[in-house]
Amino acid sequence: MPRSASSLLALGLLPFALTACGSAEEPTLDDGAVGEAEQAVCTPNMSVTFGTADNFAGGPDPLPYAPTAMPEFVNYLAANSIPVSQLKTLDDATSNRHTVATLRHGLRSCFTQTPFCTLTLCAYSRALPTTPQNDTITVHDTDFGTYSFPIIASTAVAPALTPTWNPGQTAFLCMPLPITAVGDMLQFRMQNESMVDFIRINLNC
Ligand SMILES: [Ca+2]
Ligand SMILES: [Ca+2]
Repeated sequence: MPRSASSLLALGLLPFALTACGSAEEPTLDDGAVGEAEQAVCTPNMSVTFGTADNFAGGPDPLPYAPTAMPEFVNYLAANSIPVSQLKTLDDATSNRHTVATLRHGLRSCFTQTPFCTLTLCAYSRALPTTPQNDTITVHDTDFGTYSFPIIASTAVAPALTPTWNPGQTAFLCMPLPITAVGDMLQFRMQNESMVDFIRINLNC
């Protein structure tokens, strides 16, 4: 085995290297429905969905690390004055909590056509009492083994993603992501008086 492959194997990354996009043997995107897809089949227009599109029915939706996010990110938030007691997962109607989710999108090997591809993150969301008007969606990048969580996008829900955001409103909120800054995973955080039914990442080339 070449040294490079051996090194990758030691890091646990070789399966990714050997299952580059385009392989007909790869599983379908159904695996991404719960956010655990490790490698996607690359097509010009594709999406990965995290959580269940069940109109906020609860359950809660299956997500890795629910009801919070990956432990390193939870620790990062705690160090930035957002304790775990203020976190929640999808379909949770509790006000004054941050919805968090770790998104293992599996799309990284599909980014080779950048800058011709665009990446968009959408969250089907509902505004909760009492002051959702000032809520924001923040997206952090994460690479395997490097847990520094730089913010790559942060947007006020209103008016950037929807003209208004008042209690009871529901909308599919979509924001562009800087594709060249996106690595292996993303961390989603929406604060703090909104709930999220599911999250979808769209790649268009
Ligand atoms: Ca708020
Ligand atoms: Ca849901």
